[in-house]
Amino acid sequence: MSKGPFYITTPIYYPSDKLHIGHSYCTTAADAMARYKRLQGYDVMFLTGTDEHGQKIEDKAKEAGVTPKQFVDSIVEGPSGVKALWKLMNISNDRFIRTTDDYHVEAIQKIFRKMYEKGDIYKGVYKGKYCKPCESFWTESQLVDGCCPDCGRPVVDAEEEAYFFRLSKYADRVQHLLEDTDFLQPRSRVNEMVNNFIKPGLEDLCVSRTSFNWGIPVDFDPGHVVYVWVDALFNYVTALGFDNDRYHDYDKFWPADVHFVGKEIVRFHSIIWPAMLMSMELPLPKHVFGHGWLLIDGGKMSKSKGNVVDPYILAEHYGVDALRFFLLRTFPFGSDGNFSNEALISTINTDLANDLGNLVSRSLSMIDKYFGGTIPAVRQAEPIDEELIAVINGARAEYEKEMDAFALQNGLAAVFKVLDRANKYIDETAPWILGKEEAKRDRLASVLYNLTEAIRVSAILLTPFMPDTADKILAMLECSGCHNTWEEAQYLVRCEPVTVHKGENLFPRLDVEKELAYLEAERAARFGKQPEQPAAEKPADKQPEKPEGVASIIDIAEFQKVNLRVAQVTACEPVPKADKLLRLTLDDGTAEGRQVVSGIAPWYKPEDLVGKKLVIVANLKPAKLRGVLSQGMILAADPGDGSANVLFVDESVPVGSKVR
Ligand code: ME8
Repeated sequence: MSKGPFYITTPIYYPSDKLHIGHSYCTTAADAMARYKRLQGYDVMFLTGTDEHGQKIEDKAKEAGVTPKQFVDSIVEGPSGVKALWKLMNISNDRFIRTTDDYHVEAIQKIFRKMYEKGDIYKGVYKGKYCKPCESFWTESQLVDGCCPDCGRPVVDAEEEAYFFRLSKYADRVQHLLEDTDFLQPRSRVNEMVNNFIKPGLEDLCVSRTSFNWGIPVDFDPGHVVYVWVDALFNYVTALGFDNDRYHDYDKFWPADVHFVGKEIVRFHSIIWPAMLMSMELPLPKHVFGHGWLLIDGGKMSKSKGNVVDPYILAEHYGVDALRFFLLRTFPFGSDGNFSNEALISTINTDLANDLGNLVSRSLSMIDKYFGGTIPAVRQAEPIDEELIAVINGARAEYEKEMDAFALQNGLAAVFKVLDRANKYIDETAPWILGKEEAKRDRLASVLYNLTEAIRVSAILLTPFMPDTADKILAMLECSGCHNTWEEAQYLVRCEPVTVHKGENLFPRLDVEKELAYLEAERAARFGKQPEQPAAEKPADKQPEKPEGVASIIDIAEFQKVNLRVAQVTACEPVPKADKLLRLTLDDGTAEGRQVVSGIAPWYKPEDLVGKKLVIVANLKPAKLRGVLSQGMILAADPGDGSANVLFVDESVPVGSKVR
């Protein structure tokens, strides 16, 4: 029987054929939530889709010499587009919306008109700043160093006749929603929204454009197209049939239980979206959850940096379940997480090969060995069993509490408590010793049965995270009359023989060095050689360490090739659009001086460096970093945590001094 409706959404993605593992993160998490709710018996609607309008798409289509619709079609439906990626990741969405779908277009026109007729949308002149890549308007005061506060890229001046949405009218109600309810999660995101956006004064939002065409036309004022974020946000209701006849699920599923979104689009979902729903007098979604980003070496992944992680390489090699599991087990969903191949391999080895795979294969092998695959129907309880059974029976409630709070990582931790306890139980009960004595056969059967129960319950709870693996495990524990439902995720006393079918090894242990080499070779084959990093960024690169005193030995002649000099910082400033980089102007004792770009911005402010003396590699081949010339590098120590500690030199040492 259904426990009622549950509606979950992901953001709708910009059509791109450059999708990376970060893009899979939110959808994998939403998929696990959707499967969890289905397992519990809810009637789930899981929506995802693509956000296909806007100037960026129009520009790209022009570059490609095709119409915008041809452009988005080729990407959305293409072999490396969004739909293909969701197929790869085994995403079980119930619906897929494209904002170019007719029913959505028609509904957005009606919605826009309703807000206009209500007086919440009015005509004015837009003057301000616009970030094309983010399709976002900004006021001067919101810019960071003159650039878009979200992506750090330059903005352009924009001035045109436009429609505005009276966002200011809803400021108090939205502030109350954020501060006094659990609408926005995790709670840590509330202050940022209130302090950075609401308290400085919410300005009315520009909601139409006239300078390009690729958008939904405002039907009562041709020449205007609806601002892409208005078009995009309402997908969550149009996909249910709001203001259109394509679907008829609005009454059943709205308001949504949760929108999962990345942290950079929380502003749209927690301020603009509720305000527009208030204007439309529609119920508000119950929750918006702003998850963190997957980072590489603390920074964003991007194709231009050559550091994107390709989900296809990983899924093909390790299996999609291992990849899904890694994403949700390793990083707390609300925070940023640093992706690394080392962490992936270590999670597979520790959690999947050791804790899960080994438990299954040891238990089933012993059932095969001692009972020919069928555990006889004798159940002999001893006090030592109680602790295991208590952990098995406690798992579901703990898992439920965590999953309902969108703490997916902790949900998995509840399952791993069972697996850990079961592994310990094997050591405590030592079935291989019981197996030596005929008189202990009943006890042996009971111990092995208890293990199958620990595995069965864990597999049920793992289903949302690793659907195929969980199915495989449950098939190994064939069990007539048991349905492996949510209700049966409890220790069951079954007084009948239990037959198992030992299958393949679920997760063979990986050789770390071999795997790292393989992944790097694959990455290089698809994306080219790793780009040269700024020299001072090296501490942050987790370069595999060379065994000390072996590969790292050089002779004195080699060392002498390096020209190390003392230089003084005369000026220093951040490099625009590069979070990590500083440009240092140096007096190196030569008439011309030089400039060096260094990846030390996370640890030093420009004013900390001006006037200081430090050591530079003076004969390093010049390189351009983010378009800025760097003539050498500065030396910094890495204590092992990836940070940079610049080697400062005493005041009294003259600039230009040789370091040897
Ligand atoms: O923002 N780690 O679309 P989008 C985690 N169309 N999440 C990441 C990520 C990373 N490294 N990189 C991207 C849009 N994402 C709009 C949404 S909704 C009405 C409109 C996430 O394709 C990002 O945070 O740029 C966002 O939630 C999602 O991918 C889609 O990003």
